[in-house]
Amino acid sequence: MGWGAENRILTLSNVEVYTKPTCGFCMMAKRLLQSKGISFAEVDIAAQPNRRAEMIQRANGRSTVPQIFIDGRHIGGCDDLMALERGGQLDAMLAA
Ligand SMILES: N[C@@H](CCC(=O)N[C@@H](CS)C(=O)NCC(=O)O)C(=O)O
Repeated sequence: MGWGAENRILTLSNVEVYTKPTCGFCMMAKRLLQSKGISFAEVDIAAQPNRRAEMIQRANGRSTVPQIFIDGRHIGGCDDLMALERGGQLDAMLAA
């Protein structure tokens, strides 16, 4: 399968990332997704403080940023995303 086709499949997943502008972990997580050609919906909780409670509820009480969701499933923060990538599981989750 060529890169273009793979990229098209990968971008079918719905990826959401809650962030803050000054957050280095957010930058790293977004960079990894961007490097894979994944488009994602970013919710800046500094710009939209009313979305913070929503994030914490969806993330089972976790209040740090980033909080990442793939197809509605809570992945966790930057460390969790990187661990999935290191373990070779991330691409499959993004393609599902
Ligand atoms: N281990 C976490 C660390 C995340 C973290 O410490 N984020 C900082 C911002 S860079 C944070 O949310 N601090 C608390 C806050 O800003 O309310 C991860 O990998 O996502």
